[in-house]
Amino acid sequence: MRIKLAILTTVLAVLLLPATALAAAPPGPPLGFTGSVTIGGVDAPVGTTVSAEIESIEVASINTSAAGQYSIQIAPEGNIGKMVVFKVNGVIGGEHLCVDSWETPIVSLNLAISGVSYTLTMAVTGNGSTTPAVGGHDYTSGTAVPITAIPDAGWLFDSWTGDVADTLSASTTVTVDADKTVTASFIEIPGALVADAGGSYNGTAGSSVSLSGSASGGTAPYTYAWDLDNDGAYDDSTAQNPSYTWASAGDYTVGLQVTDSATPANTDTDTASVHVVIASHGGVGGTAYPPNKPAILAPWIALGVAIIAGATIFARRRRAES
Ligand SMILES: [Ca+2]
Repeated sequence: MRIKLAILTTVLAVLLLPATALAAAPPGPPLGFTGSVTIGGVDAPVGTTVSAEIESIEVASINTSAAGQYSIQIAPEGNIGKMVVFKVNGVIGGEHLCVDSWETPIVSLNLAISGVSYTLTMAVTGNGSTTPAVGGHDYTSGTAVPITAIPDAGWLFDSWTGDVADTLSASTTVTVDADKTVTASFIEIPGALVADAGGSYNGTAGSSVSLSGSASGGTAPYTYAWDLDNDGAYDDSTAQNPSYTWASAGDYTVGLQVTDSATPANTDTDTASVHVVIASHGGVGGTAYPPNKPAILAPWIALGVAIIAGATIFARRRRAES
């Protein structure tokens, strides 16, 4: 009984098989599309996504394995005669009817989309210009833009900030694959170092005189060396603003030597005159009498009061006698 059933099943299966095969359309081979793929006129890079849609439904998607080339296959069954829309990175790059792959197994079709545009903004610090000019410029994504920094007279190019190929080169490139800002920095060429010993100065013998040194130009910071005893050697003070005491009155000369931080260092010297007078209680020679000293003024005040008092008494006696 079981054997008879098995035989019957086998016979039915054999009889039904050709009928089933005849009922369905013969499965066609995959239909291939291939060709170039460009973005903004340049070869699309490896890894670019190419997809195929039929009636807005994605039927295939690949990532390219060679720059500027793609190859994709779709199943033609049920789609013959329908429009296949191809997208490159999600942007429509071409379309073609789905043909019978039995007749045309591979269709040549080039895909192209416009490049995405980004803005390169040029800027400067200090005095100078750039090419392209300061401001915004639009480029197709992936464009390597040559850029140049041009200092004004009296200024030097220092460096770029931003995503440039070589930050220390005045002429370099920027690859515009996003909105970018690059800034050229310019530095002023320093003027000559000039030392200034200040003055002229006035002082009193035996009292310290404050001196004030300064410098300009060159490369800060500066170091200071004074010749206060006028022996020709700048060996008396390294303060910028030293004090010095001359024991006796006279006209003196002080010298200041300034050294800057450049390599090699620059130096400059300057002199100033100092007029020193004898210390005097009378304040002669510009030496101010020490102010706010009631102890010293008191005898004079007392004398004045006594004179006034005496004159008053004398006047009263004269009135009494007359
Ligand atoms: Ca000296």
